[in-house]
Amino acid sequence: MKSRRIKLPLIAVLLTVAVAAAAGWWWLKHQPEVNAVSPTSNLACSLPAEKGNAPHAGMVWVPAGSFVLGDTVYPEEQPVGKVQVAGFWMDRSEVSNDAFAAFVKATGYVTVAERPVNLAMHTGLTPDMQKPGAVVFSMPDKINNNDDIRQWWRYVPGADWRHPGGPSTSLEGHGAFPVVHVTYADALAYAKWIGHMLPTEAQWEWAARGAQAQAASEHAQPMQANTWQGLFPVANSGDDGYIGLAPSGCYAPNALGLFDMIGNVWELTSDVWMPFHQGGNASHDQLPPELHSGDVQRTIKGGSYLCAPNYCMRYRSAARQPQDEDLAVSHLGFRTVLNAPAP
Ligand SMILES: [Ca+2]
Repeated sequence: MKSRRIKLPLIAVLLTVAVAAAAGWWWLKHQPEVNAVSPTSNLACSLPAEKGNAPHAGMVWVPAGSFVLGDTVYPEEQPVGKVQVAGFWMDRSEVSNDAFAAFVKATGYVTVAERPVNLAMHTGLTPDMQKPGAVVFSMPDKINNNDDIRQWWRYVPGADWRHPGGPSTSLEGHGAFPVVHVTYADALAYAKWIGHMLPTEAQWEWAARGAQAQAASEHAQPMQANTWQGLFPVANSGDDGYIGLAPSGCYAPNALGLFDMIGNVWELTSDVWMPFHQGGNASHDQLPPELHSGDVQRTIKGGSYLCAPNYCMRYRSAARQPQDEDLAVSHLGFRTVLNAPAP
């Protein structure tokens, strides 16, 4: 189990700095099915109309620039260092259930969470974890401590992108919500289908800052984002309008017109996870996107609706977290980029 020898110390370190929910196979045990689809006040929000002659529908142009990547809130955001990013196009919103459904309908693609579990790679799993499924967040009534994340994360057989809370749940009425339970391979397959790529961490962070060069100094919990208000994981006031996920477009976009870069779902990047930045050169962070053996972790960005001040202040552009490549979770989605000429 080469991968476990690598991951266990890494996760142990990350948990000491209160990393929330980089769900790993190793800490999951058998758990009953739960329904994590939260009630919502709006099933669709109003994304502004695009220009009729927009060269790439649903995307915005992110201009080239240089900026200081990273921050100092958590160790993994360091060292900070200047990087340069070429201009690129980026989806203005997280990929929705409707968009992903169109991809699946056209290609017959089967997501990793729907496939048999690779028992050769993951030995010693409980009977439930040997079944196809995904990791689902469920708000507990009370917890004993903040250390055992199994109190709110559970592996649910039959959970997948079509059944986000388990086999008895569905996407009915949730077409405009971000797709979840997609792994790196799933996201990459979607991106390639439409001729796009997944963003690098540097691209994502530059875009999340609105292509502004100043350092990431904003550490307060943002109001215009779907995050967690209250004491995680037992109390969420829903002051931002949503207890669970929100459809795209419910919060103000950033300066570039990008929605939900912070919060709602974490977003996959193409960068292989390292628990620190490597010298400030973004190209050092990136390995070939085709490298997806299931034996590595990818860097995810932006935080999610589960990020709370008392547990995970990762509702920031520089925040980052590892994600096992072959494990689907209910707070992770993605958006795509296109390396094409400026408008
Ligand atoms: Ca997001």
